[in-house]
Amino acid sequence: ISSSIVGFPRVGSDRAHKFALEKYWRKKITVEELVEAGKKIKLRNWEFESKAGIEQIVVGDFSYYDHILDLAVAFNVIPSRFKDVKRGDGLEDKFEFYFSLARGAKSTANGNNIEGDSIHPLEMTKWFDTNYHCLVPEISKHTEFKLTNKDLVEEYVHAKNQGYNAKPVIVGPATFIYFSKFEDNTSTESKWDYLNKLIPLYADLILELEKNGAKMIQIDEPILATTLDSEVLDAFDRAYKLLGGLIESKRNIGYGDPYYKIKLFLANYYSSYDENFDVATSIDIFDGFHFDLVNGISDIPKILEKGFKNKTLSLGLVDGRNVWKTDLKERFNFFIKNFAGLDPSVSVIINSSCSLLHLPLTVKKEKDYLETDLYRLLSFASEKVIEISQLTTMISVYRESRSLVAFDENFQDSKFKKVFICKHSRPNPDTKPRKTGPNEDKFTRISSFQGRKKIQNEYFNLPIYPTTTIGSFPQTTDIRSKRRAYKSGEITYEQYLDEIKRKIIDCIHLQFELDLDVFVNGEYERTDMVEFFGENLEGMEVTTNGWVQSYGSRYVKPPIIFAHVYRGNPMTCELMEFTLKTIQSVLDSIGSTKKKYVKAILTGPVTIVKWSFPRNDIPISEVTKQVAMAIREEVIDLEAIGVHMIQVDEPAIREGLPLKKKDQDEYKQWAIESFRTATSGINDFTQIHTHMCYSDFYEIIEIIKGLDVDVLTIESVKSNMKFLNNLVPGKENYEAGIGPGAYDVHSPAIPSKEEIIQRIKQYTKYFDKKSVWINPDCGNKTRTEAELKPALQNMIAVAKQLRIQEGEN
Ligand code: THG
Ligand code: ZN
Repeated sequence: ISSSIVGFPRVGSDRAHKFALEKYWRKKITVEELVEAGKKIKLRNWEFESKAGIEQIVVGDFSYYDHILDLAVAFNVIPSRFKDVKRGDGLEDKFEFYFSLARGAKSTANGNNIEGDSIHPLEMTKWFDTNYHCLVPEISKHTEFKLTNKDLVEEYVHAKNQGYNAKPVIVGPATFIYFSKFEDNTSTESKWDYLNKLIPLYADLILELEKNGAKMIQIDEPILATTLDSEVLDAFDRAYKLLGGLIESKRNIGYGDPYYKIKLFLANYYSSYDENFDVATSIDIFDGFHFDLVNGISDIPKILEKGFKNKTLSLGLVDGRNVWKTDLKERFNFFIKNFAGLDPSVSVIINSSCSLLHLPLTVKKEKDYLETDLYRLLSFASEKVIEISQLTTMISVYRESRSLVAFDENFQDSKFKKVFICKHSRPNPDTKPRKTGPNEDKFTRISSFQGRKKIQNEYFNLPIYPTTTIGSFPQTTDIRSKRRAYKSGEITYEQYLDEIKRKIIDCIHLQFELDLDVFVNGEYERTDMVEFFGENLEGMEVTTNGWVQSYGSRYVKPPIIFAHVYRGNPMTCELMEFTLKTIQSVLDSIGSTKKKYVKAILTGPVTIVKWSFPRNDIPISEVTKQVAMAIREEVIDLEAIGVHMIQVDEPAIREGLPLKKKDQDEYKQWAIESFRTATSGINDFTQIHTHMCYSDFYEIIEIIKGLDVDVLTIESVKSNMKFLNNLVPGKENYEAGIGPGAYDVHSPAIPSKEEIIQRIKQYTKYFDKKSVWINPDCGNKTRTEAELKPALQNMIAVAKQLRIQEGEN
């Protein structure tokens, strides 16, 4: 019996990864220093895993930016628009080219250094149902698949030379294709037709590892956790059979190691293999299989039936997705109950359920900040590694001597968890909100959409093409430094609040000057849309150093949901009242009797839970419904103080969709129910907006319709309005207000009026012009103030111009 992990975080101590990257991009450190920083993180990880007692430590889990990008570069899957970007052999050229794929480049066509158009980077996409994003490789007919580096082999040799028993990991060819895109209108091919082109490259890498002494390689194919078309599953099967044949024939002509055959392990995680089980586990080139035994327990009967004689089973017993300390006794009993009867020929590896990439590095960094009782219950990536080692000891000692090794502290802590949750929950966690609003119905607003629309049109009397923003305004360095000063105790809460209020006043003045129709307050008090609610809701706690990679150098700090979630005090009302007052005083000062509406911004229940670490003793649907009640109270209070437009953002509603099709209906139901719980307690005149940052709306069109919002704003510009095809009138007719995004806020470029007009004209082909709102396609938080103003000026000028053209002012 041995132990391993699927993968470890890249963040490094004190977010070394992020800071090294950003310093390199700002030219504050050299490429050699960047590489050194990366090496240091890898070495520390290996040393840590090894000292913790993990037998096979992992190489290949680190990446300077993203592991899918690493493969795209290694396999030469480079879009043709990068053909003129220098791709030299030197270290600096290598990294510059690599980062240009992730961050875009300036075109230097014809080899001159004349700046041409900028070359846009690879798209980003969600990595399964996590908050990690990988880049999207682009395959075309012209892609010349070849191995351009052997970084994985070098890394393996490096670890081996340090004396480690290292297990290289690589994402498999099918998952690579799954995340790639192939767009070619002139051919009937699909991207899956390119799967076999990758196989020779994998064969070469594998044999090179074998030649250099690697005993095994873990090939990650988490697409097996999703529902696959039979065509894809067939392609998967054929590709691996081809790989087996190719490895054999290359060995026969002298590649690899003549004496030792490297073992191939197939790893699937995030969910069960389920209907992909038979195909995957029948591919005989695999010597071992990894199972997620936290989120994929439905595979157990199949595992036992199959038996896996003479194979290796990697059992993912320790939860790699959540922050709760592992109950070692429970996991031990689980192992005994299910796997005590395994054939003696089966080798067992005790493992994490999935890569630990989605966990913060170590809970030790929270010791001085978290309540002792909560601290005691948590375990981040480093602690999970130790738990895997302990669990392995428990199981192997039991196998040898039938005696149980005691990890007393862990046993005590696990018992304590129940007591802790009870202590922190509301005495009477009933399902009724503590605050009831004008509408007591839990899931349904008083009138249907058409009825509300009439009331709201009269109430707000907005012009056609109303203009607004998504909610956040630039988070300048002064506001960030004030927040840090407040958190470290240098300034008082009142001083911090004064600073926020000053920003709100400026923000309101700016919006008057721009002449926006619907105002926002800029969200200056929030670091992150989820962290803010984590700080303010009861039953949730935020960490101080719990960073988890979102993409590249960007990290988030997911809050921890540890008990019944409820609202203690109003969270956004004080600043919204201040905002209303500020607006009124401006109106008074100019003697205007017009009304100006302000839209409050809240984060929706599904997103709050999805981007947190939820408790795991009750279903996630229950946790979400509790959060929904808390948000409902906030919505009711906001209406009561006079805020009659409320945007409840749900950008994570798409990624919450379960990986397995058969589980999706149930999710849709409770996700919709939760959102409607949050937004139904109010009068008809109050307008509910929502915002989502997705392109692939087709999959969630039912959810979108189910939310029953008055206005939907979506991020569509970057995805070339792909979703419009799915909303064609008569087909998927969408009748609520819609703001598909007048320009891309993620680009620093100022959008021209012409390009904005073109987009709006596109939208009005699909939607009634009376339903179209004009807004940027996402929040303005990451823009500078200098970029924001001219962009919004152009956007508003377009709205006014269109109103004149349409004869409605
Ligand atoms: N919040 C949370 N999750 C998210 C997003 C978010 N997931 C999806 C998407 N947005 C990911 N995008 C980002 C964008 C920016 C940052 C993180 C994720 C970011 N992070 C800061 C950093 O790494 O420097 C740290 C946080 C801060 O200081 O605000 O900028 O918006 N939960
Ligand atoms: Zn957005």
